[in-house]
Amino acid sequence: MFEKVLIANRGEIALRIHRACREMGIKTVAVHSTADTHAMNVRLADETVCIGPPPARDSYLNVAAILSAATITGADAIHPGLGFLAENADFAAAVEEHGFVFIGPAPEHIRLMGDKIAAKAAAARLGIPTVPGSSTVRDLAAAEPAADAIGYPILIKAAAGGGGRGMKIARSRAELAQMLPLAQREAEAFFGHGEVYLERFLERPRHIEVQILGDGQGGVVHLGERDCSLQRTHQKVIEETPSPALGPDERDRIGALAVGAMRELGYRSAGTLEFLYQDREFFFIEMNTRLQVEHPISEMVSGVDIVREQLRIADGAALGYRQAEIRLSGHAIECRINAESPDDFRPSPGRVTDYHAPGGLGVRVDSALYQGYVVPPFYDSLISKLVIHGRSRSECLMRLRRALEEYVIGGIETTIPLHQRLVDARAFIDGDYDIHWLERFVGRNR
Ligand code: MV4
Repeated sequence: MFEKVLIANRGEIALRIHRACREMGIKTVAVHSTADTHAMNVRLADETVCIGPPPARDSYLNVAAILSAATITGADAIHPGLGFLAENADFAAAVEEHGFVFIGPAPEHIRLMGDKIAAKAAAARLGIPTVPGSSTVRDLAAAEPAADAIGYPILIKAAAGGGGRGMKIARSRAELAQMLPLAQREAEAFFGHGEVYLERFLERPRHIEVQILGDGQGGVVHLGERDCSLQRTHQKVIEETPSPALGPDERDRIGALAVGAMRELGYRSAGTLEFLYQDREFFFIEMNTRLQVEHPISEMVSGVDIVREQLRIADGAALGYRQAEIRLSGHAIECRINAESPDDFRPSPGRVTDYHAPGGLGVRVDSALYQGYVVPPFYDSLISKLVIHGRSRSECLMRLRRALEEYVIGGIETTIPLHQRLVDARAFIDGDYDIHWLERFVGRNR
């Protein structure tokens, strides 16, 4: 097993990875910007290296600085975490070229899934249902017949996209003519590649994703699905497993589809296949070749430490589990708590003057906050994930309500009050929501 792992990330996910390393007797190297010198993951690491000033492009995206830090400290492997360079195939390849182990998928799988059209084509080849759609459409002359074949309403998506950026809806030929150039320009601006493709727009789907673990030696398991429909502006707010919308047979079906495809691909490490689910049909939309923010709810119901498995797999071990040994039990819900105003979501960085995390049976808090910590304004506003496990969904809701009341984060504004409103909302309590419900709920309650 590795002697020393460099964690090329910050905040709660860096601390989460540090925890798995420490439990396995692996030394940790924390890299940090000058804004994160006093962060908890830096305080707990065995070694620390300052890799630059606060802007991500000069620090957490600074490949040369990160590789130099790994060289200086003699790290054996690098864990990219999520965001930043986690799905950058060139970074993964550079890590390996410099003699370090990249704790994640093979660079070619990162690259494949980063191209949303190629990812869909691979999924279709691997027997996974995808949204009816087209390949790249260069201009209106190509887009119009493609749209007619798919049927309106149409969603125009960036091939290099993902996360919802640059998507445009067209409900008629006239709107297609208007939206196509807009989408191409935004794709060019956001992702540096203007290629776009078309899909049938699903009006009221749920967002269901399947957690996969593969060892790259034929072993692949799934850890159930996560319902990530409760989002606003493509930022997830609450995630839960199992999805209130799926029955056991649908769960097994989508799990088996995902596992079969990943086995065929020879996938290594943690990965998540994203689906839209509408009228009892699943449609693959994209795959995330990294650990995800919401991975803890899958850990809570399966008992599998996903980061530990990533480390073991990266070190060449076979998966520690066969599918038959995976028992998904109970229900888990994650509330993402941001340093933002709960009313208008304006960022609220600053010093945390008071801090008390909730506890008790089935309560997990993944956060790097502490009393006196200064939340910097330079990075995304996620400061804590309140993860609740219970034997049933109703037990989770009761426990979540109690834990939210108990959680004290003083000195800055947080979205805890939003979660307290959500946990009492009839549609949420009934599990009766789609990807648009939360934006309506927040808009209505503004
Ligand atoms: C879709 C869709 C509906 N129809 N594709 C959003 C980001 C990326 N994961 C893909 N996403 C979607 N793709 C088709 N054909 C709905 C989403 C979607 C979404 C769209 C608009 C507003 C919020 C959304 C939240 C999750 C998914």
